[in-house]
Amino acid sequence: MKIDKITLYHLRMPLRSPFETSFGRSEARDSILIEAYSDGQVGFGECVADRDPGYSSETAVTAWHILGDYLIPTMIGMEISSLNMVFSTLNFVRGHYMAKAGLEMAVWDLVGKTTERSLKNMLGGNRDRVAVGVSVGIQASPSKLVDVVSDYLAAGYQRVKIKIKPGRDVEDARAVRKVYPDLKLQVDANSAYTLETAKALQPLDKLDLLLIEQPLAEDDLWDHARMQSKFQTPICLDETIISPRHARQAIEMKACRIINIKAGRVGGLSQARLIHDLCYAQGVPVWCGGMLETGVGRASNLALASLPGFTLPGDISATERYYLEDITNESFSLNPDSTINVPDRPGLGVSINRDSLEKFSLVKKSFP
Ligand code: SMG
Ligand code: MG
Repeated sequence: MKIDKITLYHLRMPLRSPFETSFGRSEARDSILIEAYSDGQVGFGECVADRDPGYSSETAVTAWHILGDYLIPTMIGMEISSLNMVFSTLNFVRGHYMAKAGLEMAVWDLVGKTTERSLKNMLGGNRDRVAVGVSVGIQASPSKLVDVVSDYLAAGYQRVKIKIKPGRDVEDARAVRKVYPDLKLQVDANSAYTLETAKALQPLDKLDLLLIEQPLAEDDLWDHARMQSKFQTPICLDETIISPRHARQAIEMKACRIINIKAGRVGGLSQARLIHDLCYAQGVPVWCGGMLETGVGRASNLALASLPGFTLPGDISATERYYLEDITNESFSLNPDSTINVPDRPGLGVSINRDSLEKFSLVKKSFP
């Protein structure tokens, strides 16, 4: 298969409600949609780099540059004989995993449509529906947080993650735990602590949390290992795990007991599957993280989370939790048992609503 043409769209979509994390608050979500053509067939991929370099050093603008000036010129016209070769072909560019992952996703979608196989089937998934939860941003106060959590529980979510930052951690988690003693609850700090300031998190150990996600710096395996040795609650790494090698080293160093897998963070679905396989072989639980994706990235996350090692609920919520209007014709809804169905049509199994795409596009560019 050869790609003849690619169009990029820089999107900005309003969020239904602002999302606040330890690194900032946002009211809209930027991303890049990648539309790749081969022989009259079209595939889509989503690059999850956001407007600001808060979650990671990549932004939609750096991804636009790397895609347009390096990755796309390499891929156009090249014979793609296997999906695994995409990541290695793009390896001449260091880093920029979100840009690479978005492009690779479009190739998976193209191959799936051409061979009439669903992404789930191509990846080796074995579930028709996957357990999901909701990620709740930092609220104005602990009592407001409890209200927001209550609304999500009423909507059917059975696992809740709350965002924390220094000064808004133990009290927030305690407030939720007090009202919901049996809730599957976890926290995510997005690298907001140091080994020293993380001592303030010790009371979390008494709250029966599923996990504490990414408390320390993204490039720090060692201090996570030191912290894990002092906490009974499993530490889960997100930002730190950017490759199968990082996953292996984190497990060997006991820097975490659980891994959050995001294809965007690790350079694509092939790399994400390698991390899954490695964790599965060693009995380390994994779950699928989220980046407030559009329907395109959401379809990809659902397929990835259908692999057998994804034993904890993912940050994959229903479309209505994020957007009033999405760019896909399909929207995803929550089943009463806090699961979402995995698409089963060829490729990602979603189609694009051209009017919405135009409406949310800031810039558009075609290659060649
Ligand atoms: O997609 O439901 C979602 C968001 C899940 O909290 C979420 N993601 O660190 O895990 C994380 C954050 C990163 C995104 S912040 C824009
Ligand atoms: Mg996280």
